[in-house]
Amino acid sequence: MEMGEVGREGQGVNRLALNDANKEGRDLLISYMHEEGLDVSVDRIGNIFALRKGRDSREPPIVMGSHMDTVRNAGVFDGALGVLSSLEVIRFLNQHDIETRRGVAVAAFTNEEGARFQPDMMGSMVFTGQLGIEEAWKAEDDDGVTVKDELKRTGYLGSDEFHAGCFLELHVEQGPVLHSEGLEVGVVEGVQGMAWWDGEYTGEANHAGTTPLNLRRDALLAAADLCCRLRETAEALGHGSVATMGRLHPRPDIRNVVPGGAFFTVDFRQYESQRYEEGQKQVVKLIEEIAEKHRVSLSLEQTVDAKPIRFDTGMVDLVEKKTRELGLTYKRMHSGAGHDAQFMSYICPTAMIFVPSINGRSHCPEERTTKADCVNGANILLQCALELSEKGCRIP
Ligand code: HGY
Ligand code: MN
Ligand code: MN
Repeated sequence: MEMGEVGREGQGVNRLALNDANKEGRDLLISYMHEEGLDVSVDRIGNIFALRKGRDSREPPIVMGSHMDTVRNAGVFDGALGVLSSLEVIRFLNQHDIETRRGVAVAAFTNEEGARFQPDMMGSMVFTGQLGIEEAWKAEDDDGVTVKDELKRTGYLGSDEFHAGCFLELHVEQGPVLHSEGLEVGVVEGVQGMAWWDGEYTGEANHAGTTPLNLRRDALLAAADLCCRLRETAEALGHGSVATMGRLHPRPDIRNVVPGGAFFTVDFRQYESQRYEEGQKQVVKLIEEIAEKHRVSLSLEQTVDAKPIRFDTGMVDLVEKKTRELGLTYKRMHSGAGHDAQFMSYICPTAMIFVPSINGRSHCPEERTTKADCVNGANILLQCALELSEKGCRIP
């Protein structure tokens, strides 16, 4: 709740990646980490790692965490819950003088949301070698400010290296499944694929009173058509496919001018690999067909292609076992949102734990999870970390 006040703007929170409030939140996080006597390091993309050493320093640590950036007008749980509950696990170990064999660490990844700089999950992509550091540094926000400039300005352009043995991320579900089914925990088996595009239709700006309908090349009309047809495409693809136009900016944005330009974004998601690839092809075909139909030109750039992933079965089974031992109700499920864990799964055994989002609300100020559910999630993290730190990250 203290972290949730950092970046507060009215009802919501604004800690967009690498803005002043995000810096303030990171500084506060690091002060908590120092209070626990942890070794804090920052890498080249600004990811923060805090290590509590184990008896055996040859083995890479058990890493838990998530992200500290938010979307605009956000709630307080998305990301922060995973980071702060991981720190709570370490506090518990400290308070009870529990020595672990392997080290235990907290990670806070940079720019998970992608609400300011694309791609999202930038910190974990760079950390896992899925995105080059130079490319990440060059990413610009809407005002042309780069990630590297903001890392420097906020004091988070580090140079440390860090290694992870395995990764666990506690997160709010951000969807309605657990709340509506009255379950306490989601044992997450995988994450659906997510593709993002930035597009621009260019037609011809002209007078709204004098230009007959049949002579118009209305870029906004094309984008609006696309918005409706995307929904039909997702419905036709089925199997849980979703497609969203989240941004749409007409140019010149004047009431009596036929819009000559329209910038738009498309977000497409699907859990099964083949359907994900097929869906991407259909979305691109649709965007192109609509340009032709409305006689507008198109520029299109894909900014994200995060493939569907399945988590390590040993790790998922461990989360399930600990959930059951704690007497909590649960279901195995996959994630509809993207998470840093999906990239961590490329380099080490990884799993996620979901706790319910009340009414399934997230990415909005109404995002809520009960304290009891947060405690349940942290207890599962603790139990998993204790077992992993003794037995190792490769669970047969
Ligand atoms: O899923 C999302 O849109 C977010 O970037 N994690
Ligand atoms: Mn998140
Ligand atoms: Mn989010």
